[in-house]
Amino acid sequence: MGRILVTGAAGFIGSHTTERLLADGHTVLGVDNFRSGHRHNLTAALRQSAFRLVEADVAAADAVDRLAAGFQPDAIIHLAALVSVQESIRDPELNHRLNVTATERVAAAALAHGVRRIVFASSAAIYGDTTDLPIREETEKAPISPYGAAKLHAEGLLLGLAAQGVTVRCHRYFNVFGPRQDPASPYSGVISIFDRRYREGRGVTIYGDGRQTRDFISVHDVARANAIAATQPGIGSGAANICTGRATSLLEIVGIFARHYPQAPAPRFEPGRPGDIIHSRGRAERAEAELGFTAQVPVAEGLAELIRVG
Ligand code: UD2
Repeated sequence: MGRILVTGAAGFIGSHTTERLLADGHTVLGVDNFRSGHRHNLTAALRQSAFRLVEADVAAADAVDRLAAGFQPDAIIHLAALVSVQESIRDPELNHRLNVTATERVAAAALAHGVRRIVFASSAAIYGDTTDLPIREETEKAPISPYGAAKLHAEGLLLGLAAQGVTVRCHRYFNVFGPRQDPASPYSGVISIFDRRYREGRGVTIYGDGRQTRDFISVHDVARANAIAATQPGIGSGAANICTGRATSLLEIVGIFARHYPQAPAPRFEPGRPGDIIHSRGRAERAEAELGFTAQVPVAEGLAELIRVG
């Protein structure tokens, strides 16, 4: 069983990844600065003796180095990030610190302490607003936000370590959804916003005609992909889309919610948001070929779980 250092462990994807690793029998050291993560996301994990949580800023000069020196991890899953595209536009400098500098710290710590593997939270945002679908890993990278640009740059920094014997896996997540996603901003993931509004008995707002589609992937599948990449033997370095390969429209999403909330007001339609892309869908085959990973949770099932557990 492995020793895994998870940065951003108290976040949405981090907490599910931590739970997955613990369920698989690994020992986990989580680190988070609680900027966008919450200790309560780890309530279940904190009951387990194989888990420890440390408060630290991954971008600080020697934080990860010290943690790696003490814990001697076999792998680092680097999920700590500035996660909001909108915030990266408002504060590009902070975006650089949290999405690039922090990654440099992780890379340096891995080299200094003989860590064999790094799994990195990249994003479909590196492809920008391409209309060349499905999006393949070879699709042109043309990020349209500081967030997307930083994720692409960070991928490059990490993949450079492969030459020095570290296995690096960059996971380009598509539209991840599930319990613990923060619905706080109007630009939060649409499913988290819809979930909160239906829960509060309010109707949802659809920007555009609702026929826009996304490749929505359950956070449980994402956590499993992270665990596989960090712990399964015989995996080489590379970058892969973490997606389902299937497109779901907002109208379909609303239809599923409406079945669970038959009393809810009908959705309100407003003009499409400027810059919104109509369709996005990834090609999922590389993760299958390189990691043996395929998404397993159908969107309707993932939504039913979200509605049940919140
Ligand atoms: C992602 C980013 C977004 C922006 C965009 C660029 C996230 C969560 N969002 O958005 O910040 O960079 O990529 O392409 O990473 N919608 C509604 N009603 C709502 C909220 C959203 O209709 O209350 C629509 C929204 O206009 C869009 C779709 O739902 O058409 C999905 O929105 P999203 O923000 O969840 O995801 P995405 O991929 O558009």
